[in-house]
Amino acid sequence: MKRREFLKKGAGSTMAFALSGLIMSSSNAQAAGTVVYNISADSQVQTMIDGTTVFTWGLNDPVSPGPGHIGSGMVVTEGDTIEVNLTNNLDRNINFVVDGVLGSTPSVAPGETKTYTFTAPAAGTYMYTDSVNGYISKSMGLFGPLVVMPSDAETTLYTNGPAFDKQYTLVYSDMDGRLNEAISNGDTSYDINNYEPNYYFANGLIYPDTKKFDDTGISMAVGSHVAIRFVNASIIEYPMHFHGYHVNVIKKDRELVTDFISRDSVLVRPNTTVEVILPVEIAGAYPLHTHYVPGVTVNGVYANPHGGGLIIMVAT
Ligand SMILES: [Cu+2]
Repeated sequence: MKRREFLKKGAGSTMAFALSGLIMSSSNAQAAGTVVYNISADSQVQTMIDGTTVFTWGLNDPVSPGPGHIGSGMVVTEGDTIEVNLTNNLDRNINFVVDGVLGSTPSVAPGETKTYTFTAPAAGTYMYTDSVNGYISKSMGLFGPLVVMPSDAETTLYTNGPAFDKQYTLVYSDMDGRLNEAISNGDTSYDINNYEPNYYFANGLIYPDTKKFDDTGISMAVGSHVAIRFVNASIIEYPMHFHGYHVNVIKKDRELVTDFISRDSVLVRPNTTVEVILPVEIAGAYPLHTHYVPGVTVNGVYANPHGGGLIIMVAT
């Protein structure tokens, strides 16, 4: 990432989602402060990569967007006070919760704004969403990543944890177009138990669109270490498979993996996060994709030599 882009992306928060250790040294470590995010929950019509238009929801923060097409995202330092002003432009009540940090908060009615305040928890990878509408919220698009950096360094996953040269955040999600259509039409008969997605996303993007964003394709140097933060906003398990590389699994849902071994597939369970470090031992360009086969299809079609959907490229 070029410095100009870094500055632009970092404008609303202390750091960006894909950042290089060459830019941020530990002397940049931030003292705890208050970070304000103004987020709106909106409905929108999105054009999928196959040309289909789908009615979706999203959490949007133009000052601090998430990686790729994710409308909002937070990168903060542990101990920060985080103030979220959530404006609800949807047709029903929603709230703001952070898995493992902030639960059962009061809801905000349509047309209103509510402030949610919490303290940034221990360094790690988290997800925020709405809990009023059950799983529908995530499928419709109400989610975002929260990355908490340690207070004493910006190139480790946690204090005295493994160091990295660059880090990336990859948020996985999916949608069932039948649910989107039902919500769009005000039809309440859709049964979430029949949820069967037909679109799969990495950072809100379908491959090969994932190649269009610096923070949604992993670009690395031989000999370096790259941290990858997986966030699963789906109800489907994603076994993420690396071609060409092995990674060290460091934490699953903020819990240290003590028996970790180097592996080429990492299971990312629903509503969880996984942090890994990729030691870049060889040069190359390889896909990172889900082994859940429908996840590499687009609206039922297995396109391209290696499918479409939930794939990103990892390259030196
Ligand atoms: Cu493969």
